[in-house]
Amino acid sequence: MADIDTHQRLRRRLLAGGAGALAAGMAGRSFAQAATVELPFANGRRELVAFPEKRPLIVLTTRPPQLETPFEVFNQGIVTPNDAFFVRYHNSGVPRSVDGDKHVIKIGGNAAGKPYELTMAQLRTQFKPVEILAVNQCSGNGRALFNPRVTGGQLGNGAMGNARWVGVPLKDVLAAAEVRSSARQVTFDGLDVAVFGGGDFVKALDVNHAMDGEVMLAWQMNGADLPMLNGYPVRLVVPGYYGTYWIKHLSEIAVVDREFDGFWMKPAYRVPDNACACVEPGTAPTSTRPIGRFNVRSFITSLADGARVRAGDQVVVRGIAFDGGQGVREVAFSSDGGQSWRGARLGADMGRYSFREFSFGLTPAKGGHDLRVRAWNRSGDSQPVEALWQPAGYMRNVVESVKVVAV
Ligand SMILES: Nc1nc2c(c(=O)[nH]1)N[C@H]1C(S)=C(S)[C@@H](COP(=O)(O)O)O[C@H]1N2
Ligand SMILES: [Mo]
Repeated sequence: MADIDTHQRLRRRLLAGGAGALAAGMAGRSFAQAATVELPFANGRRELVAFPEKRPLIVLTTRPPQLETPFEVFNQGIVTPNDAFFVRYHNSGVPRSVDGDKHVIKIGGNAAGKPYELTMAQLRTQFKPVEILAVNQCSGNGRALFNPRVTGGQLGNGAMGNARWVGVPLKDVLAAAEVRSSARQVTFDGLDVAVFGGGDFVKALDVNHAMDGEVMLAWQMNGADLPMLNGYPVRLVVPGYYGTYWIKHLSEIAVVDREFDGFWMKPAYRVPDNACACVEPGTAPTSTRPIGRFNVRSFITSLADGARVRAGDQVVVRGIAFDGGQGVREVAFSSDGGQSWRGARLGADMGRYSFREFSFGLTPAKGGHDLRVRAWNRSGDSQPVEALWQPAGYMRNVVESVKVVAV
């Protein structure tokens, strides 16, 4: 592959630079010059702060850094720039300096009985790199819009992003490490640690999933090293699956003969074990399963809720749609709050894990218009017209409404 330079020198990445917004956050100071952004649905105002390697992003928490992408970024192209890509951590002990040359991935529980170790240089040179354009989305993307409201990070819809990832298939690495035939799951741990309790962030995939050839160990994002806050020097990419599995600063892999039940697999990150992954609002599910693939979503990106447009002039409305890997088949739009629908034009197919662009023309009469878009994937799955509910606030995918006024 032409754009993969396996001889590229890995550098040492420092997170706490001179401009250190992170350092400021850690010292518990507020950001005097920070801009703020008004959040939808009475979620108040939030600061926009530039962390190392990032443009100003919406701050959810500073320790650990949790940053949301301002939604207008999604209208600037289907690939989300590295400096605008959202950031999610669970524990405050995030790595602030990693030596990419010395970083080692250990694989335990392999057949040899002695851990298999790989340096970054070996990872880059001993396997054949692959490339994929894939969406990473947090399970709680859109959680702040749940009604009735749920606890947890009050995210708008900016905890998602689409990037071109380069790395090697996990399958090839596990094959080299020699996986035991009794293996049931594979666990993944990164360099970050829990400093206030809460438990180290460790996730697991079934061995068949880990060996499907799509899950990868990626060191490159949109043609550059991963930003520190997105997992430098290497992270797991799990196409079509919620971000919780995309372990950053990946350092330890273990093959296990049982179902791994660490805190972040159970009770955390589980959804009601039924077809809609939903329950009656305010109730608890009777049984749960680990969260899995993305459901279908679509968003208007060129107009924000409350925007003004010119009455009688044609406006081209643009947006993005995606799903968990079947690929988007169709997008419909409504300008009357969902009473009537017409087909939108789909943009180029950039792969079944990527955002897919769409557009439609509209000549609005004077007055208010409730714009909605709804996507279908190639299996015929779509989005609910009425929001589904579940206590953790995961997997929101209702048909969203963007109200505009033509003047
Ligand atoms: N090491 C580590 N990896 C992690 C997490 C974490 O807390 N620690 N959070 C996960 C979650 S829940 C999400 S949504 C994604 C977010 O990826 P990003 O921060 O690169 O956007 O990282 C995942 N990988
Ligand atoms: Mo997440």
